[in-house]
Amino acid sequence: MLTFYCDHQSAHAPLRELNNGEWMDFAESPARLASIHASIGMGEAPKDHGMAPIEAVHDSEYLAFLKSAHDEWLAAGRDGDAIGYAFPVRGRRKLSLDRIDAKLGAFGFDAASPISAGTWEAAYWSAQSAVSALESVADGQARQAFALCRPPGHHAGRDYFGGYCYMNNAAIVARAACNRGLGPVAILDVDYHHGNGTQDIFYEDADVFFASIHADPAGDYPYFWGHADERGQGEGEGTTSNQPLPRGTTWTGYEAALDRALEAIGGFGARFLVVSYGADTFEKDPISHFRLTTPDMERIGARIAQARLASVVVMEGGYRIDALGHNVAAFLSGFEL
Ligand code: Q9C
Ligand code: ZN
Repeated sequence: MLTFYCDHQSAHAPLRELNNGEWMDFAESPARLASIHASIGMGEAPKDHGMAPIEAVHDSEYLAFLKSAHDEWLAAGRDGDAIGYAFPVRGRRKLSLDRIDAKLGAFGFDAASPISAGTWEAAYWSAQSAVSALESVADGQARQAFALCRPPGHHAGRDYFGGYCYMNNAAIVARAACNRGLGPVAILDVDYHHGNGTQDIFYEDADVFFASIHADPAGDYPYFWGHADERGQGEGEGTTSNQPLPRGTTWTGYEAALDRALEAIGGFGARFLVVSYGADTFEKDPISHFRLTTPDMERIGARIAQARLASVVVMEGGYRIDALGHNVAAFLSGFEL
């Protein structure tokens, strides 16, 4: 499958994250890339499409924050990775504070997403890989393309980062596909975690359908989004579909949810599909709790391919590094038309 990636994307390398009250090694590490490259190769270098496709999704103040955050962290006399610790609760006024710690709290929603020296560079090029994958499909070079995005994107909203995500690659592709007249566009999110950022970006948007299959947020991250009664709002009423599944889910339960999601996408009349693919539904994923196998990854790909839609796949999560490349390769081989 035509794949896009470049090595700037490894510049994001936080050391550790706060997980269940303890410091642990950062799960979304550059080592994930080596595992994927070993199975599917390096991919093509993306073209630089500049800031326009990113600014079509993300807030300009947020992007300015993200670009300078690590420098401001160093200027405040800190070293290592920038990480927030004070978050404004709901209903607080939107304040334009200058202090780096206030900004990390205002623009971030968890303590699992540090900003390192290379975060901006890596997130920028991860988004460029996504846009380049879209261009290849839009230009008729391929019917399907894979963006090896890292850092991932689906937890990042218009003006916030979190869940290892800083720029929402799937949303950037979906918005650019709409602007190129490829719509109606659907996004299918099959990462273990709910794609809260993608959902928020299109929640009131009738042009993009968002369907997600994920661990029930009553018991899993990101908790505050992804419940079954979240179905979109205003013009976007009915264009969001959430299927929370229990921990321990195997192929049988997963396949039924996938059928329902694809039926909803068909009912919407989608002509273009963006897939947020996370391999963290894998049975041995260290931070997740579904029980899908490597052959199941191929089944997911094959089932989605039955929709026969022009598509871009963007990489999201997947943290079992020794199996990650095999899982990605299995998914893509099932998906390939
Ligand atoms: N104890 C993606 O897969 N930490 N992000 C969860 C659970 C954050 C996952 C902590 C997980 C973010 C793209
Ligand atoms: Zn995930």
